[in-house]
Amino acid sequence: MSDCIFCRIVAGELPCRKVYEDEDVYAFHDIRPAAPVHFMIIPKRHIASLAEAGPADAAVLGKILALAGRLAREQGLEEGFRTIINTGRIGCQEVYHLHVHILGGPEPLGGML
Ligand code: IU
Repeated sequence: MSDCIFCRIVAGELPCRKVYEDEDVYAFHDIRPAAPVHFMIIPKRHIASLAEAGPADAAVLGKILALAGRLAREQGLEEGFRTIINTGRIGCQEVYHLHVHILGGPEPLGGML
């Protein structure tokens, strides 16, 4: 989708600090990090949100989760990390291209859930 910011990042039309890329998946650092390390893993194919995902998306969603630990370790998150998927208005989703946030740093993140 040409009007989707994350599709444009995947297409190389907008800059980002890339973490990882393969044929299905892209990962890049968040421009407004909410933790010392904060990046996102996204499907290359446009899926607006987890609410819109269906059986056809199962493989790429599984791939994203299965990559999270490896990419987190490669970013220095040896002792754990938090994953967040915001969905829809109530979930405070800002960008409507499904993304899994990975957050961490040297200290426990605290708060939240
Ligand atoms: P959310 O889960 O949709 O609420 O989060 C969207 C995130 O995308 C948010 O943390 C932004 O800082 C981040 N982001 C980005 O990394 N690059 C961008 O060009 C834009 C948003 I727009």
